[in-house]
Amino acid sequence: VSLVDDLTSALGPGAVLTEPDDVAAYCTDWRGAGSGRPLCVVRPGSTAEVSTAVRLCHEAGTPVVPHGGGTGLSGGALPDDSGSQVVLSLARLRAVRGVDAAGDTLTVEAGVVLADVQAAAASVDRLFPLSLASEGSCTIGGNLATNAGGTAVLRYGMARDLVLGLEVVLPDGRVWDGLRPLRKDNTGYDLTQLFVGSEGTLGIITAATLRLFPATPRHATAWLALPSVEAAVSLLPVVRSRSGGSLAAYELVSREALDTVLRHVPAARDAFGEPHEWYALVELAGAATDDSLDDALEAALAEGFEQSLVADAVVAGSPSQRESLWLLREGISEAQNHDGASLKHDVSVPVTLLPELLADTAARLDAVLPGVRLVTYGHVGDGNVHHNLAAPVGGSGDDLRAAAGDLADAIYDAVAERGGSISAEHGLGTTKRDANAARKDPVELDLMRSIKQALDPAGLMNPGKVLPADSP
Ligand code: FAD
Ligand code: 2HG
Ligand code: ZN
Repeated sequence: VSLVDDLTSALGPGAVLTEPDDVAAYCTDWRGAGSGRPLCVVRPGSTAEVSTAVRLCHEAGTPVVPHGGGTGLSGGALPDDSGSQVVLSLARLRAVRGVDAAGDTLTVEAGVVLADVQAAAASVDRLFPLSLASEGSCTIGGNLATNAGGTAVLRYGMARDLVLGLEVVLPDGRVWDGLRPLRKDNTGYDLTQLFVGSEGTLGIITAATLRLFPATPRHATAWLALPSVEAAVSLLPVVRSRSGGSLAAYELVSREALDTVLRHVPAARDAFGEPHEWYALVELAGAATDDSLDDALEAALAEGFEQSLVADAVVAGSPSQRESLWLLREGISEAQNHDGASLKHDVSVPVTLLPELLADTAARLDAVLPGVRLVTYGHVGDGNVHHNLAAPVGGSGDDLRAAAGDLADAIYDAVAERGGSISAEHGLGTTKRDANAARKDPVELDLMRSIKQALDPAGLMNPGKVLPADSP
């Protein structure tokens, strides 16, 4: 009997997909990249069914590729083209298992879409702060598996800072019940954090207990024109000190990135009459019903103007204006999808080194492909920029793709020279796996291989992701 038959009789025929039309959605990513071909796609409906499916794959020696919302940007959720891997979708694990408003925790299954996690928190007047442009389709399991970042990291940290406990199906099918809502627990190695950011290579997250925070229904939001990236970095401490802990987002957008949005997102409008080289979206958030947030923002901007750090500013006067400003930032990924070929890079350095990193990188990139367009933007407050590239005006996407390796090396070398990271938030998957292995401290790489070997000795859990396929 074949594995597909075993999976079908264990989970039911509706839970196992083999038809090309049915599996197609699992073989390419959100950008249309990838060309994988799975043996089948399984869609278990409970932790017990995930465990059964993984155990059957383990017994058959068949690799398993966990799949959440499919919005990952590093190829981690895609099967290879061997036709021998089983894609395991968590999409049917959608229960909110419980909310404890007094303890500020929420327990959800892995397939719950991030926007629904946020809504579950809001329904008890709490905030789950993880915030990504993909929140309408990514899953909390995928967010934790990639240790997602987003626009609220500045205040609340990465996905790993928002989780207290996990339930995980291990590569042999056993279930680890680590769903503890404890804020303090020093009983040995931190296994929860080991699975966070492991991109499905150590086990399958089936549920998580998350941290909740006080709701912040009030916002003060500004879109700023800035003379330089230096100004963005210098303005950050000004806003921070004026805002008394209420700073919630501090995002950078280059003119090239804004132009891409203005070209492809119909509702987007330039906030200013004339173009500027750089922009920042600054948001304060809190619960106070008085004008304190607006006053703090105004004071910060006044100081920014005084120090010539701000060239122009628009402050949102209504929730819909706030949305329009956010669209200029959150619309960039979508706009790039409609703007021809693009290459994505997701890097971080200590925030004070960002200006020199960007200047150095721009020169190196231009030497590789003269005129290459730098669609630079990102979470400047975290020292994290998305250094995305588009073909020179009038240039071809093929030329851009042909230069992809050299362009990536230019960026990664500049980052490495400054002690930065070549994957600040999207993870390694397959796209950055080898670039990382080539640059990572050998001791660190060795420890990563040891961890993989210890948890997944048969090498069946998302093989070829994070670590090169020949290791361990
Ligand atoms: P998938 O794409 O399905 O999977 C991602 C990886 O996690 C794969 O390796 C997969 O095998 C593994 N995986 C998925 N579910 C599980 C599970 N339950 N257990 C174990 N492994 C699992 N990322 C950021 O960090 N910050 C951003 O600001 C951001 N913005 C984005 C905006 C857009 C428009 C898009 C398309 C993507 C963005 N991303 C961002 C990337 C992506 O949304 C995040 O990485 C997200 O966390 C992926 O979730 P997913 O459910 O779609 O995971
Ligand atoms: C963002 O910050 C995301 O908007 C996506 O991390 C970045 O599409 C990208 O390159
Ligand atoms: Zn990002």
